[in-house]
Amino acid sequence: GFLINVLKSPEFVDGSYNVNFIDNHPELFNLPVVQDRGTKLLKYIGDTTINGYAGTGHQEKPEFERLEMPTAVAGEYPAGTKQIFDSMGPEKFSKWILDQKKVLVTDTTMRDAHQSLMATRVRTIDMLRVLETASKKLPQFFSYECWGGATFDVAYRFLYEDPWERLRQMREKAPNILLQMLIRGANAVGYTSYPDNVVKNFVELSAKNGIDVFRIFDSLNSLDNMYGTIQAVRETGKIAEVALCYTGDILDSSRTKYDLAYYVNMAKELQNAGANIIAIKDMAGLLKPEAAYRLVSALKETVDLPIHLHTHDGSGNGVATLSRAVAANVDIVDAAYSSFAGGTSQPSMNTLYYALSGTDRQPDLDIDAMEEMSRYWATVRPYYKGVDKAEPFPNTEVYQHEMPGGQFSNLRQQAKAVGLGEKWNDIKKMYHDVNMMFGDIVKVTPSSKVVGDMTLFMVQNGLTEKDVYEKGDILNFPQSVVEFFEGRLGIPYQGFPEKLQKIILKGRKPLTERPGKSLAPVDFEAVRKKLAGAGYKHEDEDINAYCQYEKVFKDYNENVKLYGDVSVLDTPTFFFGMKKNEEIHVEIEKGKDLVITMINISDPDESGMRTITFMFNGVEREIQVQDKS
Ligand code: 3PY
Ligand code: ZN
Repeated sequence: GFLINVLKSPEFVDGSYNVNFIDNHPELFNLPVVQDRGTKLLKYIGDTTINGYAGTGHQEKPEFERLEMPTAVAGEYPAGTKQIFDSMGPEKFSKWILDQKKVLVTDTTMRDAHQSLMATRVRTIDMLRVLETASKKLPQFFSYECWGGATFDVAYRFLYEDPWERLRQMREKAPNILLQMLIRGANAVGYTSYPDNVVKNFVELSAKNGIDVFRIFDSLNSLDNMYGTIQAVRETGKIAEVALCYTGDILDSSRTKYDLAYYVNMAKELQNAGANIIAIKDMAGLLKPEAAYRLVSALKETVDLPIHLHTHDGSGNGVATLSRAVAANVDIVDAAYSSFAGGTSQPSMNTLYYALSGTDRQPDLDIDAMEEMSRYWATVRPYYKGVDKAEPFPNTEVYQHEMPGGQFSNLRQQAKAVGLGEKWNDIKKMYHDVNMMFGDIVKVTPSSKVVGDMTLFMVQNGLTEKDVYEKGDILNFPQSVVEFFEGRLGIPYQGFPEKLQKIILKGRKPLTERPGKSLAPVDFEAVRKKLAGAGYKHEDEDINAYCQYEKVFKDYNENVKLYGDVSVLDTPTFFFGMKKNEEIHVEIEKGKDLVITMINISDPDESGMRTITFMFNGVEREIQVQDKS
């Protein structure tokens, strides 16, 4: 390829070749690069066609409905919250929010909605395809909640995508709307505490790559665990939206641990710690409508910061809850396009719009545009059917078991995987009991996982609470439970139940300070050398990802070595490969299109190898694939 192109070049032939020759002729590199990327993609398509997505076995590619695209809008982007914020900075902007009469809306479709409904699997390409149009038609959104939480891990682990690249591309397509992420305080976007310098560096890089609003929470509502993250965000000049996680029920006078006073007091502390916005993070959807009214009213009286309400719709009460919060003058609410809303996801923004008809706080959003977007997402959703475990009806049991939206379907799958599918009712009940054994804790990633692990452990082994107290010394508790009682996620409000802690720790001493304090800083340059040595990506962003997810990051890079950047494939092809005689178009870069047709799949030879023949931009190409079936 390349050498022959050079040798045949007229300048080379006529002797005018000089040292700048290659700089002046980047196209000579393009061809081999495109071919190399193409070969890798064909390899991915071939492997997926024969062996299924992630080697899960061949699946016939379903016929999907044509995507219902919103009509595009030409011209400039209208100015939005991004421009207002950039011109004001966080303090003034926070005042600006308080001055808005109409309730502001954050669209969670690209993060929490699919995290809660579809195991976080929605791919970048399905978001980017409509992001420009949405941002031009609905420039009044407060923000897109579109990054962080589980999306970081899942992008690398299951989608073989670089989450940083996703963020940069979203920034490009939505230059007028604030981009918001969810960050788990000292746990960043992972499941455990990381060294302080890793968290600070992560915040800086997130800001640099496009995040404006950081929703910071701690899984035990520990300010001690959030403080460093709040300071790191404030130093970047971005918006620190600090969350109080809502649990229990302020309307139930028998649940005294988390009463209204608890939340009011916490909000004051968050304001003093430097919050620009206070979020009520109702991750399980436990905040009943009247509770929302009382809580928002109390917080509005206590702090002079905007209040942003996040809830989940499992019970079916979500829109009622948002409406009552709006009546109490909540400033911002989270919602999703209707086809990605409801159930374990956020309430529907379309529904909220109509629920507020006739009030002066109805959001200033174009309902026709919201309907168009909902139709688009309705045609995308079937792509993810394999992981779409949403219950098609409201389920008020959430008020009893208190599982967060994202955990509900996950735990159910986990239970099935260990043969406890039949015991789902026992598991929900046990989850409640374990929470009470643990002293009634806040349950959200990662503390919710600890409660889930203990629940499965007890159900699987037929253990009662009494058994744990009586036979605890001979029980092998799950690792996450032991670490929790060691204080590795921090210390819960009002401390650990001491008797249970002693049983679980079996003589080990718990931490007495926040976990991050005892973790040595990471030497980023040493990591860079290691990654470069392995032929992995090693920009600052990659290094940070490695610090949080060492194995996931390595596996991702191995995948890139084999298959290149598979994020460019359409989603049906990504999950199912191709059918014989099917033609697909792949934009591998702006303006660079590949046309791929699958011509033939041979029978396997004696060693199980199949030959797949493609037309690749008009040229026949063959790929060998090992049939693992
Ligand atoms: C996350 O941490 O990913 C969550 O969505 C918690 O609610
Ligand atoms: Zn949530």
